[in-house]
Amino acid sequence: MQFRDFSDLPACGRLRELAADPPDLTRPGFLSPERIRSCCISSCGFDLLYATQRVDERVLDGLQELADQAGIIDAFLAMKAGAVLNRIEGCESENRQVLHTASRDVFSDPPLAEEASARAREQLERLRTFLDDLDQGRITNHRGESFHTMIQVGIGGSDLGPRALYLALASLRRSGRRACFIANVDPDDAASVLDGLDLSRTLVNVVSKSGTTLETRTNEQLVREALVRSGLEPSRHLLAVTGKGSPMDDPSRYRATFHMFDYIGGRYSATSMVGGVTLGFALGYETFVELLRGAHAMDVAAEERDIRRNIPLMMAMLGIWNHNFLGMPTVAVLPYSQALARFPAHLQQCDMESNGKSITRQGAPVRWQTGPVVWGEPGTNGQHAFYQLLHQGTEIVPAEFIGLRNSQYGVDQLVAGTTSQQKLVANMLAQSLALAMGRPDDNPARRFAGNRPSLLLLADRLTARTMGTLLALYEHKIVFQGFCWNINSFDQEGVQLGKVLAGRLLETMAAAEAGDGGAEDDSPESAMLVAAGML
Ligand code: G6Q
Repeated sequence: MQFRDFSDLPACGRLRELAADPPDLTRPGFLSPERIRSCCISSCGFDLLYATQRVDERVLDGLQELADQAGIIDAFLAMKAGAVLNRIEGCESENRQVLHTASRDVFSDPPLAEEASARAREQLERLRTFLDDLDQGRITNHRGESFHTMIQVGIGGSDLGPRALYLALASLRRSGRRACFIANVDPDDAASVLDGLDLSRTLVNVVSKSGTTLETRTNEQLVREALVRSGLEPSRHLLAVTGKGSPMDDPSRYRATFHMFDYIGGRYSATSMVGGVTLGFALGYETFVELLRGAHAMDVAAEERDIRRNIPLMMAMLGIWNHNFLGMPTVAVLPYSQALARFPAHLQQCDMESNGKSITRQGAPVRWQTGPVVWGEPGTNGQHAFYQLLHQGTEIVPAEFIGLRNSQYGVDQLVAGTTSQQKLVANMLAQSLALAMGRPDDNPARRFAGNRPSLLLLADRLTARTMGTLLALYEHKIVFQGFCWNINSFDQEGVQLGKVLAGRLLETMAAAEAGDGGAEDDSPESAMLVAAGML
């Protein structure tokens, strides 16, 4: 793959010129019915409405050229076929393929990356058998009773995606089944989850690709001891999802072990066994497969080269327009769905860990902005909190609204002529219009400047399939932007230094606990511990 520096792409010059005078959303008549109707892409059950972005046909043509010149779709196709894209040329790096799409390419024959898809099928089959054994009473607790709870112990990519998906689909929970999650090494996280739980009916799914993560190994130990204190045999209750050959890959310690592979990055791993085991347990195997179907449909749809027909590509390029050309440093993801409450947190990791980079794929410093700050909370709650800044603050924040036309539970009430679901969607549409159009007022405190871009992603209902599609849609948006910026979206070296320093602080604390007089020295680590009252 030949990647070119973002600033060397000829389309950047044209887009910079256009950005000097972007379309004015506040101009009377600009948001015409015709514009609102035509600025729409429908794909895999989602509609992307982008009339409220500061773009016109010239800008869109420029963004199309940029996408073509950066070779985004060629890189995506190469990624899906197994190219080694997780690397920095000329430097020591992970040097791996990037094959999260293979974990759901289990429906096509032949799949694009045959070996990776065959492994995914094998793991799925193991999962199906395991879940069937639970259902048929072949796997039980020591009293022959079934398990009703699964705790997933994991952090980062081994927590955020699976947790967001579980919450999104909790309405589909199998009767008598539930999942909970322990991530933080804060002992209060584990304590609050374990509080009142019947451990004898609980499976503990320890998820760690590396099998070495401090937080996860600590929490595993904590839960093991809680099981022992309850008179239970840990190996009957513990499961593992880990990389093949990792320090956790030890069948004698776990009731069952599932594998994930080095070509699936943690933050892209929710559709592998990292999400599969807990979601399969709580929601059912078929529901997990539906999620994979939804993701796979978007994996295929995202191959389209025309930005006007490819939702994640359009979102990636609109994001680049707002960030690199119009100078907006953050993005707010605002789902109008309580079920999607933790989805922004998952995207925050997926986006910021992928694209928060300062060197190119060739190891040179970048000369352009890379990933934006990503944040968000569900609407309408956010409207009563931080939307003030979105409408009148000095920072312009492009908003990505996500909405569903129908509720999940179907339990609703007509109040003042409309249902709650109608109120929810109406509020979302109103926010998008208000941000774009603004409102003049003689009173400056009541004036809305407008021209604040947003987009709307809409689907009929949040089902397993829809959720899979939404997950993949955002994964591809992020990866497309990384290709365009010529950065490696698949490593995360930036999280290492803090881990190393934490290790040193812990060594000092352990030495102090052991009464080793040499624990305190004149290092900044010791000084910080003393100043913080920890030594
Ligand atoms: C994700 C990151 C990171 C990782 C966690 C947990 O892409 O690599 O968030 O998922 O650090 O790692 P383990 O699964 O190895 O415990």
